[in-house]
Amino acid sequence: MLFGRNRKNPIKITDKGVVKWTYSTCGYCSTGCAIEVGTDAEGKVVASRGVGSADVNRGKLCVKGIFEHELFESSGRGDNPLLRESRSEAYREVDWDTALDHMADEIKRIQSQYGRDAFAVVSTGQLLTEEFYTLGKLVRGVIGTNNYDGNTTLCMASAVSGYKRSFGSDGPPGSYEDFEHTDCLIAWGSNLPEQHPIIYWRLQEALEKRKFPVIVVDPRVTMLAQKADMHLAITPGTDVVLLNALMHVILEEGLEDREYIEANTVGFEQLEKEVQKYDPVTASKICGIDEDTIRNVARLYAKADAAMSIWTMGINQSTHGSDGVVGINNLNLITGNIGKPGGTSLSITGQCNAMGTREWSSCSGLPGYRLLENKEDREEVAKFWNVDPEFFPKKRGLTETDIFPAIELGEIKGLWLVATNPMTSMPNTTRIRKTLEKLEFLVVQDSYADVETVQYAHLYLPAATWAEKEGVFTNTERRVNIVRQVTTPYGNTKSDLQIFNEVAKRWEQSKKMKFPEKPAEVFEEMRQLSKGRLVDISGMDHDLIEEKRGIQWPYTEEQRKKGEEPPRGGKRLYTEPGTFRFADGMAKLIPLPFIDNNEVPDEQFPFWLNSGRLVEHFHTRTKTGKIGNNNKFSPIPFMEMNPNAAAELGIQHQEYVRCVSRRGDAIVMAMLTQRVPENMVFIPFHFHDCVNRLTLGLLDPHSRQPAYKQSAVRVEPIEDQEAAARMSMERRAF
Ligand SMILES: Nc1nc2c(c(=O)[nH]1)N[C@H]1C(S)=C(S)[C@@H](COP(=O)(O)OP(=O)(O)OC[C@H]3O[C@@H](n4cnc5c(=O)[nH]c(N)nc54)[C@H](O)[C@@H]3O)O[C@H]1N2
Ligand SMILES: Nc1nc2c(c(=O)[nH]1)N[C@H]1C(S)=C(S)[C@@H](COP(=O)(O)OP(=O)(O)OC[C@H]3O[C@@H](n4cnc5c(=O)[nH]c(N)nc54)[C@H](O)[C@@H]3O)O[C@H]1N2
Ligand code: SF4
Ligand SMILES: [Mo]
Repeated sequence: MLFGRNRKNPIKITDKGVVKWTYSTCGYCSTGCAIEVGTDAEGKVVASRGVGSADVNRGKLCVKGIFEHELFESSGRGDNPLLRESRSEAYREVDWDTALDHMADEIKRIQSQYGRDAFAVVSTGQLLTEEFYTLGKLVRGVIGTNNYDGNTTLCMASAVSGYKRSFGSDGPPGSYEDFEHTDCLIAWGSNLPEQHPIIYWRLQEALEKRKFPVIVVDPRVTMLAQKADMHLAITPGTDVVLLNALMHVILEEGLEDREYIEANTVGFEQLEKEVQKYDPVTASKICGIDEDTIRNVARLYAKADAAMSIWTMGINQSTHGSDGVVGINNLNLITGNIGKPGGTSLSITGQCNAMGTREWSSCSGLPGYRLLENKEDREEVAKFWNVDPEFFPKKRGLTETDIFPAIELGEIKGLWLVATNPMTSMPNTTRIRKTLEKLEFLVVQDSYADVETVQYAHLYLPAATWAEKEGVFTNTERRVNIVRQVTTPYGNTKSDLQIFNEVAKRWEQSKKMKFPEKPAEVFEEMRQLSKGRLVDISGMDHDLIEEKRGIQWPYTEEQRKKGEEPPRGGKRLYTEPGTFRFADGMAKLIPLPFIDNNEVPDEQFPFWLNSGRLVEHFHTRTKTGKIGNNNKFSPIPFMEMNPNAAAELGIQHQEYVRCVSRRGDAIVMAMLTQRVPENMVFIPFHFHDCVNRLTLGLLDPHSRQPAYKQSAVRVEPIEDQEAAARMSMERRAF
């Protein structure tokens, strides 16, 4: 008996009957894991697995990637286009021609009645690059509105702006391989183990081979902070002060790299003058990090042979987001840590193709990091597309966060949302709802019909998603990787590329232009336009990308012709002195005075409200909310709260509470944990009608990105727990 009970039975994994594995790239986060999707004998998609020969993930996947194949058939997928004349009517199913004719008529009506820019387009970081490029061509070259942006303004805008201010161009200069060479790493507002699990695994792998200090700057005890050598629990929104103080110590102690500064930068004197004001004692009073720690970290970083900084939303989503990025770049420039193995300033990007949209969507300019403000750029693209260069605006229009206020003001009358869900993801969603209700025409193009914005739309276009389509994504380390089509588009959906092409046909202008139908043909256009640019992909094509399991840009036609193999990893930018993207080749050192302009806790609203993500969910849960193996970990809205603070308010673990800000309220379950300090609560933003009812979202002046991570709230106990539970459940999207 005993023997029987103790015997270890090997775990048996059910044979899913896979007969074919198709190569693809994960469609959730920007890590860019190569994934193989398995189909059975009937062609049904049944499994996912990591690709062992891919440098990024080396066979691994996280809890999202491993179940990604389940999303194709998940509930709530849209099937047919839905149309209604007004919001008071019920939707009726229509065929694609009726839907797209109506859409084109409405766009034309609004533009002729109120002007071209009265129709706006807001897209995403989750389409394929070929789709971004085509949407850009359609919006800039055919429809001709300048109010065109993406949800990347909620996400990467500060990084883009900071890179441009420091280096003269966007483009993260480092690689995951830098972990293998660095002697000191600071992670700023980035929680890799949950948000980029496989990048974290690459970091762990490097640490197992060779120990180096890992320093985490985050007001919350994140999973990464728990694993770090030092955790700097910074006062929210004050990273710039800490950065200035680190530079103060470095310059005071003569630890800077003079040779590098002279060969590569301008503006040192102004920077030096500004950072003189941030001695560690003064700084510690603002940023909450004690004097000794500031000195120790400054010395560690500056004395390391190679030091690197990574950052994510803790820096970008702040009223000092762009300055935070410039501050990190300043720190790396004065210590000579750009463009060398293990010495870099690496923005960890967010969505699977946040980079693709930056490079090719024309949201903030023209394809291939070209600028609307630059005459040659306008002319070059106009000639390539066969449009009149005068048709292009001469400067960038409104960002997403300025488009919504312009709707409120009545300047914008029509909106096309492509793969983004602002009713859950924008700050202050009550205001967003009222804003959407003001539109004369709203069209939502999404893979799911049950997405919140559809309730406020006139037209819904059902889109195919991820590996129902084919094309490329660019990941955090500038690696272009391919999504191969694994299965046919769900129901009567069309790929976003098909939709854009069909819309284009409804304008005369498109007749003299090319709108290729095949993704590989679209890639060919991008390839040609990339020649000689920073983002040179002219040596790549779809097949080579798959063969190499992703290729980092730049990889040029000349390199390919010479037989030069694309590197497996470790490709960097700015490796040669004086090769920054300003006319003089020099990077800029920019002084950063700190102005404290956030909503901060006070007597009425005594807690900082922090928000962010969980490993098992992606964004507004349109996908992971429907996949049992992801949703089961956190199916309901909750709030992390410190037990001492809860005790003071008489709140028990797992009791429902009301969280109130100046904007609104949300009902959440209190989870008591030491992860947050006594004066802070943390609410994941994955749930509808939850944290973004509370957030203020003040904008960064350079990037227009909202400060999602700094608002003030109070917490109220609720007597009727059953009613609260019901309300909380009702407010769940699904
Ligand atoms: N599982 C999962 N992974 C994802 C996503 C997802 O939804 N789910 N989304 C993807 C996307 S689009 C993005 S942008 C990334 C985001 O990835 P991350 O930025 O790593 O994730 P967040 O949880 O938003 O925020 C990171 C940290 O910022 C900290 N923070 C708050 N205020 C401050 C501050 O003032 N200073 C500093 N230094 N830190 C602060 C928070 O406490 C939080 O721990 O994740 C990507 N990966
Ligand atoms: N409070 C708070 N709010 C935040 C953040 C935070 O940290 N805190 N983070 C911000 C950040 S960094 C980001 S990136 C945003 C994300 O915010 P959103 O972009 O609004 O969130 P998603 O849920 O990713 O929305 C993408 C939509 O695209 C749909 N979709 C997926 N694939 C396809 C496709 O192939 N085609 C089409 N047409 N549709 C598709 C999905 O169903 C989904 O509805 O949220 C921001 N909001
Ligand atoms: S780490 Fe990101 S890219 Fe990799 S499997 Fe997970 S969600 Fe997908
Ligand atoms: Mo993001």
